[in-house]
Amino acid sequence: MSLHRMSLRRFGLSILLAAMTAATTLVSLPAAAHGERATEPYIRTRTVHWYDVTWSSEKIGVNDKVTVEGKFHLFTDWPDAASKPELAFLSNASPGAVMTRVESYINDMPAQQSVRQLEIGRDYPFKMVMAGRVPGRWHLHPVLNVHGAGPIVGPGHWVEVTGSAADYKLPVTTMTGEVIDDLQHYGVARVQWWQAGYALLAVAWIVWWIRRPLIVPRWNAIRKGREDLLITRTDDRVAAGLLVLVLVVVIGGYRYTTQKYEYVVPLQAGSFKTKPLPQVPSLVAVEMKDATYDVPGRSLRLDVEITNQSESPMRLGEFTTANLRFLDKSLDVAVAGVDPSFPKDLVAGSSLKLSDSSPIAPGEKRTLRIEATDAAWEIERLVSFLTNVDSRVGGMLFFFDAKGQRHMAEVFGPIVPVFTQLQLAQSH
Ligand SMILES: [Cu+2]
Repeated sequence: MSLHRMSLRRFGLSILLAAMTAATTLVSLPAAAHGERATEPYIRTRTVHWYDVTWSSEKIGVNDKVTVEGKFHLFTDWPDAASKPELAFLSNASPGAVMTRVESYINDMPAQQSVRQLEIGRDYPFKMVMAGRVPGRWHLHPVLNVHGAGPIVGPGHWVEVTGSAADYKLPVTTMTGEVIDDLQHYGVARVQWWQAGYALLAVAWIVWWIRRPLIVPRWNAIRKGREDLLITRTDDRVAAGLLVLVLVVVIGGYRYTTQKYEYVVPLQAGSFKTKPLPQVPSLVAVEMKDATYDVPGRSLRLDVEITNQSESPMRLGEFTTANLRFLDKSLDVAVAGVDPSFPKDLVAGSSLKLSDSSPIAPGEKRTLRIEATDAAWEIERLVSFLTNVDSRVGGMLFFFDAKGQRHMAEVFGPIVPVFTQLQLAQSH
């Protein structure tokens, strides 16, 4: 009786579980759950800093193109726990093959292959051209896959692909002038025939052996000194026949291919090297004196010593890290630096707070307190840097001179969490 009730309960539970699984697969979850926030903050704040990233369009039809371009800076305070960018590949982060990457460049060099020996501390421009393939609303990011460190994702923007997936075409003209209407299906059937053929041979070979008594009878035969019973003359003939057949198929297949396709290019497996952007002399020297993260206040506070080594007064206009941008909204040139296509959710709502926002005179050395406050620290799951083995933080500071020219400087150092408001609450 109780057993019966238990199985009923178990039945109910499994129905519930099945319903939950169906619900999570059918109901599309908010796109926040697509992974870019899962990367450890020490990677996101101290490796690749993406900036000036633009999206040419936020709505394209199937087959239409959208260009994502910008620059990335490789951070000097690269964490020990992540491999250096000795081998990297520029790609896009989007949910599956919903768009086709038809072109990609690093520093104007085609980047279909991996790039070697990127230089830490330097900047590289990049560009990707994507074609719409599957209709839907997709979050599109640039990403640099660093060998040993993993994918380091840039800012993401929603791009809507409209139309019908059936209209998708990827036409290509080969070197010999042959026009292929749709590369996504080209040659697939032939590959499948080859795979099926070899699978058939393999299965036949296995069946040939396993149709006979197997392990124990054969072991008994060996024990009785009758190995001669195990492999017959027919087995030898079949094995020789199979060997000849495979050789004929391989050699014949090769000859057929080279005759039908006179010019074949092997899959390109090399890598390339490119120069970084020219190094600009650093006109603003930045040294981090202290950094705290106010946990309840969701505020990053940096005490930074800034030396203006230029001839022009400088103002700090932006602090950016992990694709988040904190702007001094009283500085027009800093606000104008945000491209209209840049995702709004990555620009902090509140202004960057400076202890002294007056221009720093040429030659002046000033210690500034910079406060970057936003719920985005939590939303973007950046506060787990508090539990990292090296509690360090990094970011880029954008200064603007009197002419509105931008000067970038890195800022990095150890960080300590504080619980100011909590302590206040306890003292009451
Ligand atoms: Cu995304």
